[in-house]
Amino acid sequence: MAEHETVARVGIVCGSRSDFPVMEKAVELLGKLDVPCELHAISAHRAPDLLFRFVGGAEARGIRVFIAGAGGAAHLPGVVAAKTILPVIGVPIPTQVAGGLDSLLSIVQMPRGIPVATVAVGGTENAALLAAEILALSDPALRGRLQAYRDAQTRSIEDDESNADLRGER
Ligand code: RP5
Repeated sequence: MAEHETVARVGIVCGSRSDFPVMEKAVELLGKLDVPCELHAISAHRAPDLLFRFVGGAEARGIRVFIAGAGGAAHLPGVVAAKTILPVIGVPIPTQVAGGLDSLLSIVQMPRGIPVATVAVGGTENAALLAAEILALSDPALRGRLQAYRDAQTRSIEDDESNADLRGER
């Protein structure tokens, strides 16, 4: 990807503005990885026509993977997946029902034929990383940034004070 390219590659959509605090973590992490993205609040049941317009035009605008988050009877990721052949990653939003078990089951239990790759409840960062890994299949520079992210993550654990006595064993 060109260094200054700003065309969004990841389309992030969620069912409500109330989901933004969870979904914005994906925007933040993708920003760190220099992956352009866009975030929309479009309810699948309150604004289905707008959602179809968003999904229908996304690939032509440069989107290559979707992250879709929803809570409760969380049909949004499945509806997005029904309207595109691009990969869709579902993020179950935490709710008052067993911490978001309703969202998780609604998203992960997609019937045969239309897949949604589901992360943990509130697992927005993993959704962003998975989206970046998908894009990195055809973007060697992004692959390098992902590897550097992994390496830094490992180093921060190795460097933790609680592991000081293990450092000599590296
Ligand atoms: C879902 O219903 C949204 O994804 C959100 O998690 C939940 C509640 O939406 P609001 O009532 O806050 O708009 O559609």
